[in-house]
Amino acid sequence: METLTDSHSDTKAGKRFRLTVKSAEEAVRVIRDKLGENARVLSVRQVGGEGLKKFISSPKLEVIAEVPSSSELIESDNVDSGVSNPDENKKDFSSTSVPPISSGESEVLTSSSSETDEKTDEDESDSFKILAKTGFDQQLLNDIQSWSNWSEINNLALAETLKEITIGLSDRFKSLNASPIGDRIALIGAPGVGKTTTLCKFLAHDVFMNKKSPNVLKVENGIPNPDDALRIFCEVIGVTLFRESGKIPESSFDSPLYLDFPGLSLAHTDDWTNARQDLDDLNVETRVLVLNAAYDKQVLNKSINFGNNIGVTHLAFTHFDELSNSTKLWPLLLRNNLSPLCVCNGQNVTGDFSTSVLNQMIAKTFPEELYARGFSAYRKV
Ligand SMILES: Nc1nc2c(ncn2[C@@H]2O[C@H](COP(=O)(O)OP(=O)(O)OP(=O)(O)O)[C@@H](O)[C@H]2O)c(=O)[nH]1
Ligand SMILES: [Mg+2]
Repeated sequence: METLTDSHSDTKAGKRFRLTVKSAEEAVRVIRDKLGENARVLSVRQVGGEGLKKFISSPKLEVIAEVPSSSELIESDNVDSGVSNPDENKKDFSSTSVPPISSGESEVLTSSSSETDEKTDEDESDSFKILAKTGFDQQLLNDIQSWSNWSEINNLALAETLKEITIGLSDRFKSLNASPIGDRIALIGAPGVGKTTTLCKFLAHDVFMNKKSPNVLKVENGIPNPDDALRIFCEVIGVTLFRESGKIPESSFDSPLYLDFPGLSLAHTDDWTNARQDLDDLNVETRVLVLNAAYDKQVLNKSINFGNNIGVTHLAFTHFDELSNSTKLWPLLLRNNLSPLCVCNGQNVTGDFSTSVLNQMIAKTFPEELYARGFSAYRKV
């Protein structure tokens, strides 16, 4: 097979060339430089490594291009449109329907671009492509690209990129507002998100770990709030459950009051307005918005908007166990400046609960295989 190095397309007229590139943009540049303006793309195929390598290495494109013969050029004025217009090229490169020509009919076109040769699988764009491919939240990637040190992260190997992202996220997390936890704590949120379960987890934590004597007020607020499970749990751990706000005892650091609210519908603003009134009347300062982390981002954002309107101070994530990764939660946390309070990892009311939100978030930020990839890259250094 022939390797082309000059840029005169006249000796190549009527021939086909195979080239392997990393992107459609690179293909356009190489074809234009090496084959001239008249060359046209015949087929594009994505190629990559085997097994895990295919998963973590950036895909490459194998492009078959043809320089039309001079007679074809005379026949058609449009013959060069396939490479001279970048927009047209994008269309061509996305096509995989044209079968590749046999190797006997083609010549190999090697790109002499040193930029291409120097690029590795761990370069910036690849790191970000890998993250996007492994399910990393796009909004978070966009946010990271707006960081002031983005241009540095931009040029790092994958292992370094992961490290820098971890540091950047941790720093931002640590700068979030840390509202104090008062002695009246309400668990608020949409129906069925895990408010009562989270409340029970706090009760168990307070009773068994902190040796406190909490009380519970069940709020009905015009919305039914069945309390069978809560009543039984309170009985088991020796906590008093109140149903009328007029009868609650004084609350204190050692004897906090937890308020179990009914589900507030995202379709009924009134539910939230009434809840705000109750919270104000009862002097509840610690207002924990409970979010089912497995819900769609739009629903979570809607809850946060409603929550902000009623003065929520903290966030609790439930159903964290059902998440494949935590990346969609980062923008919610970092953009809203509510204090992250806890993460719930299951239905067990005396376990599956952590107040180390940063650790939980980081542990679920990158897929394990990327960590493995990162460490092996470190070993190579
Ligand atoms: N997998 C998983 N399930 C959970 C978690 N937290 C709560 N659940 C389950 O989610 C369901 C609803 O939990 P509840 O605590 O009753 O939710 P709620 O928000 O109080 O519901 P309403 O009071 O009806 O609005 C129950 O089956 C819980 O066991 C969690 O972190 N992970
Ligand atoms: Mg409940």
